[in-house]
Amino acid sequence: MERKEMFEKMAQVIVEGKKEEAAKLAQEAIQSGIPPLEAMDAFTKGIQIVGEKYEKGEFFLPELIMGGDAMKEALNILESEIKKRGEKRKTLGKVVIGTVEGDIHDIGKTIVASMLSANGFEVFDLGTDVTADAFIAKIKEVEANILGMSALLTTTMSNQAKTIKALSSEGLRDKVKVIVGGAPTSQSWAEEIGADGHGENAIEAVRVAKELVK
Ligand code: B1M
Repeated sequence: MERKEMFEKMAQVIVEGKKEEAAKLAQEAIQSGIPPLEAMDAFTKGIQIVGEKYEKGEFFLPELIMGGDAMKEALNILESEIKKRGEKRKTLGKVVIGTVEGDIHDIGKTIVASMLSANGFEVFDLGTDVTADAFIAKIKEVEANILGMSALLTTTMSNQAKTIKALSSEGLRDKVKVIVGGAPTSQSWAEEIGADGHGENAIEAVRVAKELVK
């Protein structure tokens, strides 16, 4: 396969959400001497198309999840090759993400985490029921520049505000941009609690995160 044709195929399998084929193409790219970082760029074009289609209403959640999963599969292979070679993947920023304390909904948060990772962020996913202290400890440990908090319950969304207050008390607020999301949240909620951005869905979360690290 010509290199150009291979790059097109890489984007295409992500758009089609084909996990196994994405993994196979990532292996083939390595074997045929394509630098892993270049291969990543080719796959990334695919996830960008998925995002555009989702925003236009041509794709729905299942396609978004399948695209993200295929992307993760390819990235895992390419990232371990990059580590082996001692190269450094250029990341857009470090994101600590989780669902807030008292809340165990993780489906939306996990989609957001994988979309951020697929789009070039280094993501540290703390899972669910994450306390303000746990968020802060991880932010300090990895020197994150973005905090993402998900909340699905009206009774837990106040923990987003609580964590932002704790960030301020720790003197970290001006070092970390905060994005909030989850069904009961909104742009006006984000403004009310002093977050830097709100994501209605995973694609918007990526756009907001990119904007914030510009
Ligand atoms: Co729960 N639940 N649930 N639940 N649950 C809701 C949220 C609810 C709206 C259902 C209802 O009553 N209609 C309701 C909340 C009511 C409210 O507070 N207003 C509710 C309730 C009440 C509860 C319990 C209290 C029920 C009970 O025990 N009595 C309980 C709470 C447990 C707890 O957390 N402590 C509970 C439990 C559960 C299950 C465990 C059974 C299960 C969760 C499984 C899991 O996550 N592993 C569950 C589920 C599945 C739901 C619904 C049906 C679906 C949620 C979901 O996954 N949506 C939900 C009803 C609904 O939403 N229609 C409901 C799909 C997901 C892709 O969307 O999470 O919104 P979403 O994420 C989107 C965006 O919001 C955004 O992007 C994502 C992708 O597009 N987004 C972000 C999310 N996080 C973001 C972060 C960002 C940016 C964007 O930046 C950081």
